[in-house]
Amino acid sequence: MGYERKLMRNVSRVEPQKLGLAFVVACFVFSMAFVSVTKLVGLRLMNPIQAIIVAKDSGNPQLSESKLKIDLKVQNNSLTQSESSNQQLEDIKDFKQPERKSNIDLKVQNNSLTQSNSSNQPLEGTKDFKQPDEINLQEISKPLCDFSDKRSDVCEIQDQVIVHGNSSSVYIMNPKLQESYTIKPHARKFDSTAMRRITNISVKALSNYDDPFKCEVNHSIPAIIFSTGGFTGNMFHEFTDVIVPLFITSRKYHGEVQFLISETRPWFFIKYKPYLKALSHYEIIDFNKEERVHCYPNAVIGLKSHKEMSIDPLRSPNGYSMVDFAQTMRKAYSLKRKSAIKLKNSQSKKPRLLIIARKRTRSFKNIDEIVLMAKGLGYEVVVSEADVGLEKFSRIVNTCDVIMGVHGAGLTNIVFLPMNAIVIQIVPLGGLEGIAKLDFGTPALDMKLNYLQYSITEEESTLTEMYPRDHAVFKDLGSIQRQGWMAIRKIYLDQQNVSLDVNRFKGYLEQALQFLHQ
Ligand SMILES: *[C@@H]1O[C@H](CO)[C@@H](O)[C@H](O)[C@H]1NC(C)=O
Ligand SMILES: *[C@@H]1O[C@H](CO)[C@@H](O)[C@H](O)[C@H]1NC(C)=O
Ligand SMILES: *[C@@H]1O[C@H](CO)[C@@H](O)[C@H](O)[C@H]1NC(C)=O
Ligand SMILES: *[C@@H]1O[C@H](CO)[C@@H](O)[C@H](O)[C@H]1NC(C)=O
Ligand SMILES: *[C@@H]1O[C@H](CO)[C@@H](O)[C@H](O)[C@H]1NC(C)=O
Ligand SMILES: *[C@@H]1O[C@H](CO)[C@@H](O)[C@H](O)[C@H]1NC(C)=O
Ligand SMILES: CC(=O)N[C@H]1CO[C@H](CO)[C@@H](O)[C@@H]1O
Repeated sequence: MGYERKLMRNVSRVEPQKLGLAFVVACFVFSMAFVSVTKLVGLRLMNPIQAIIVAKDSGNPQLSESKLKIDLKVQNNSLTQSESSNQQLEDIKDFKQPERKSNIDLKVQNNSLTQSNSSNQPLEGTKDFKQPDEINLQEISKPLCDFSDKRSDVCEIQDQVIVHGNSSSVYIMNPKLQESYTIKPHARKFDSTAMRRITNISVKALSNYDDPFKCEVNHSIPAIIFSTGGFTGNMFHEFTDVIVPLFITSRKYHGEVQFLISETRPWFFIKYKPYLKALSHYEIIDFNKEERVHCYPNAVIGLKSHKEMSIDPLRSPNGYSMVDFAQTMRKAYSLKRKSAIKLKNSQSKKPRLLIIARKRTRSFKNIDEIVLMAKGLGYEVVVSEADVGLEKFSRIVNTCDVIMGVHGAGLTNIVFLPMNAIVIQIVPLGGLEGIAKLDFGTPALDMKLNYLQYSITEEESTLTEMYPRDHAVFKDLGSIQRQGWMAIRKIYLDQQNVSLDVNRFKGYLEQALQFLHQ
């Protein structure tokens, strides 16, 4: 544990290249061409495109959403199905009658076509799409390795594979294939600093199954190969780059899967042992050191990832969501409380507020004053540092109903909260509101927690003690941003402490109480 803590502290200096991320997200959004079906007339694309059509029924969108993948070719004025799946598509003829579908917005994004969020109206004539079993298009000619995603590359291999970890090699037993790939199995593809720490794995189709690769260990379960390199050591990165993507990729196997992990870190296994055991009933193989040749009936290389520390249920197997993830976490760490306290006026039991203290940076300067104010509102207050070990801290978090903390990796612990609990994120100066929301706000809402975000004023920032009030740090954020993420990090993340204006902040703790009364 001591080792773990020390390492955590050292590596936590490696803050994410978050500005880069925001930029990537922005580019991603702007690079999407946006068309509606009616406008598809006239759109010319030579390559087959894959469409994901999401049909929603206004009655109960949760239950009736279903997803279907089809290969489509847009050619001249008509949308036609690709050769690979001709017979099955009787039902999709409707597509050629755009007037019936004028409500569907589709986004064309390189090779994929997705319906946008903007049109949740019931879609007449789309009922037929809700029967994937009947149409069964899931298997349609997907490439073995998908390099199209912004966040991660993933190979899904349906054939038998031979894995030789020590030479970072995976061979596919299928004489019909002639493919070969190089892949870094880590879900932070857009971040070159993180990816430099990940070894390449070579994936090759092998037609002549002979000597050097005789199976030494035969398995009857699939393998998932991934790396825990990158920015692990910072808890937010452990979750957003590994823990959550691993859930998306492995949950559907219900434990019947083996993990082979490259760039292993001994502390990682100690910290996440309960979680890893929940997802795989088999021993973990240290990929880089494994000299034996292992054979599996099929394998996934790389982890699927949808967004920062969260899951898009529309894209995940069986519709798994962050609610399922949080449930798995609570179960793995034997956390008892599933939901936060429900306050009744007559009740004497107090809601518990956890203040995540930070010792070095972005720490509260007036913690006593905050505690006093919160107690005055009827809270039982717990002040804790997130570095007491995951098992212990997860238990503390799970006993609380409200958690507050300044933006930072410690807030990752919200995954242990009971449902309906309230997360209050305090955002220091530095234009960090968007990143704060992306990193913890959206994940909180996706886990069915309540979320409040509080931006501090200049008066509440200790930066006023270091810079004159007319300095660019306060008056010209843009000029600092133009110096890059490192400048932002140094000034606003590493040099800033917070002296919370308790009168201004009080309203947030009152609102949290209201959430608990509902
Ligand atoms: C599409 O249109 C072009 C020119 O308008 C024509 O040369 C081509 O044959 C058409 N393709 C199909 C598949 O109809
Ligand atoms: C589309 O593909 C191009 C080149 O392959 C790539 O540069 C671009 O980022 C991709 N855009 C999206 C939205 O995937
Ligand atoms: C899609 O819609 C849901 C709710 O309808 C919303 O929460 C989500 O932010 C939307 N996503 C995007 C990418 O617009
Ligand atoms: C990893 O593979 C990529 C793509 O083939 C290659 O450009 C890169 O040089 C490789 N890196 C190492 C360290 O071998
Ligand atoms: C594993 O299976 C292969 C192919 O069926 C067989 O040749 C080999 O002897 C088996 N290895 C072991 C250790 O059982
Ligand atoms: C912020 O607070 C911590 C803990 O009190 C302290 O060690 C650190 O020096 C402070 N940072 C600055 C820039 O004042
Ligand atoms: C256990 C182990 O690491 N074995 C070998 C892996 O491969 C390298 C060369 O790539 C050898 O030096 C190691 O001995």
